[in-house]
Parts: sequence; C-alpha cells; structure tokens
Amino acid sequence: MSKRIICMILTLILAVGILASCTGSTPAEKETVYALVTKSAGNPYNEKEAEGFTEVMKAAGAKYVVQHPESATVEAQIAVINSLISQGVSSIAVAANDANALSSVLAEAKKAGIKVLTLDSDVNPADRLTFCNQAGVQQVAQALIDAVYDIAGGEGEYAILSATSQATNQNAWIDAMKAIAAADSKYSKLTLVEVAYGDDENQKSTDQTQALLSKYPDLKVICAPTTVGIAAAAKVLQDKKSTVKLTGLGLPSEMAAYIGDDADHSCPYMFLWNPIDLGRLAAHASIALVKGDIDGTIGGTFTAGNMENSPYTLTAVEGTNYSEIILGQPFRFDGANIAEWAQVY
Ligand code: RAM
Repeated sequence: MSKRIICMILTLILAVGILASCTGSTPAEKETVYALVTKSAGNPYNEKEAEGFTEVMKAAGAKYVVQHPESATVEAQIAVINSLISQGVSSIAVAANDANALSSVLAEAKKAGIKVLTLDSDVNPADRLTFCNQAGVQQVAQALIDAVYDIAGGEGEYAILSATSQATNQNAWIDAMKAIAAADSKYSKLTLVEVAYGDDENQKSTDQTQALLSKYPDLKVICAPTTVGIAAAAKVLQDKKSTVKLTGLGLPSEMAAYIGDDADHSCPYMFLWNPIDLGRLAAHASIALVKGDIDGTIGGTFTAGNMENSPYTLTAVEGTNYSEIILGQPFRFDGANIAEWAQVY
C-alpha cells in the first residue's frame, strides 16, 4: 500500500473518530417531572386530590408539580398547561374544565413527548391516553336520580345545581340522569325544572340556590353534583329551615352539619368517593405511563402501591375504544356514617 493511501486511511479514521466523539456522546438524561392540574384553586375537593397525588410522588421519591388554576375556566387551565410544556414536564394529569377547548394545548403537550391523562373530569378521549374516573358515569347518575326520586317521594319538581356549564364530569352525570329518567316510567312524575350553574364558587352557588327557591315555589329537591354547590345549598336551605331537601355529591368534612333525616337537616343523604384516592390513582397512572408499564390501551394493568383495588386495569369507556380506570363505586353518606367519614375527607 502506498504511503499516500495509508495516509488517507489514517485521516479517514481520525475524521470518523472526531465525528463520533462529537455526535456519539450520550445526551444529559432528561429529568422526570410529574404534573397535576386541578380544576381550580380554593376548592377543598381539589386540595384532597392534590394531597393524594403528592403523597404517592413523595413516597416514590419523584419530582412533581401541582397547579391549581385561579378559576374553574378553560383559559386558566390553558395558561397553566402552556407553562408546564415549556418547563418540559414528563406527564400532565388534568381535571378538565372543558371537554373540547383543551384540545390544541394537549396536542402541543403530546408533540413535546408529554404523557397526557385526565382525572375527575375528562376531555375528548382522543386528546388523552387514559382517564382516572372516580366512579362509572352510569353508577353516579343512577345513585343521584334514585336519591331525588326517593327524597321527593316519587313525584314533583326538582332542580340541579351544577358546577360550570362546561364541566365534563357534571355534564356527563346530568345527561345520564336525564337519560335514565326518560327511559323508565318509574321517574315520569319527576319534573326537572332547571339546571343552574354555581361555577364551583361558593357565593355564586349560594345565589343560584336562592334564585331556585324564589323561582320555583313547588320545588321539592335540589340535586347538586358538585361538592362546592352542595355545601352552599345545604347552608342556604338549613338556615332558612326550608322544606326543600338536598342531595348530590359532597365532601363529608364540609357536609357533616347538614346531613340527617329530620327537619333540622337539609340533606338526608349524599354520595362521593375518596378524592385523596383519586389523586393517588392519578399519580400511579402517571408513573406507569412515563415508565411505559401502560400506554393507554384497554386491557393494560399497573400496580398502585397499597391502594385497595391494585393492580388496576384499563377498561373501555362505554361504547368506545378509549380507556379509563375506574376508582370504585360512589359511596353513600347519611346520618349513621357521616361523623366517621367527616374525619377522613
Ligand atoms: C367539585 C368539582 C369536582 C367534582 C366534585 C364532585 O368539587 O366539580 O370536579 O368531582 O365536585
């Protein structure tokens, strides 16, 4: 081999070596950070959710960030999610304030490689990998319409005091209640007079309750499928010693003074699930998505520490090919058990 060729080969080897040392170095490992975005600040239910999420993240030694948008609006959530995307978080678990309006910001998150999931209140299922659902929509709706039926004595006027008009979870429960009532003549003597919105704000929910009372003198029952709405309505009705009765979804710690089956209490019974557990479930699901133990496909399973129903399985959202993870059944609180649960959440 001529000196020239040897020289060319050596130059080539050197060049390849330099190139490899420039491009072949392993990039710095991206730090894993798990994010939770609740519906809004100032709602104790959302704080309980965050408590469960935080507990699991701390126990796992993981980095996490919890954001409570300033109000239960989609605009506030978009701003928060945009900032999480720029921070380069690894996952975002969001309790959505709107089914569709988060679509483009969540698409941005996905493009940035962030694992997107929902809890408590879903988005359009194509925009997330999975949904941590507190209880099946049908089960919640059945429990609520049956409570209205029972407390009204099978007939008469009832109203719904909801959260925001865009809240996916409340809208799903209300639609399912209407469908159940329309499909079974058992409920034909119940009349839904209005769905009012207190926007998950105490004052607005109080004002809406008062407005319902003055607009509908024959009203028998108010059903509030929101912990903020039910607590506000409970106080209005009990302070007024109103004969209108209340049911819905409430936090035991906020409702203990109003629960009882007598004239002194405005709410004979109500339902909920453990919001701390819902936060825990969302934390475990976030970790499983980031680690690749699940990818959102129906049938996937993951372990959730010492949670009661662990391991959890991703099941189909009724009538779709999209997945959800059901935490459990809605639980009933009445005069017999409220004191005990008021200590827990
Ligand atoms: C309120 C919120 C939350 C809902 C509960 C029942 O705190 O609207 O999303 O799940 O009520």
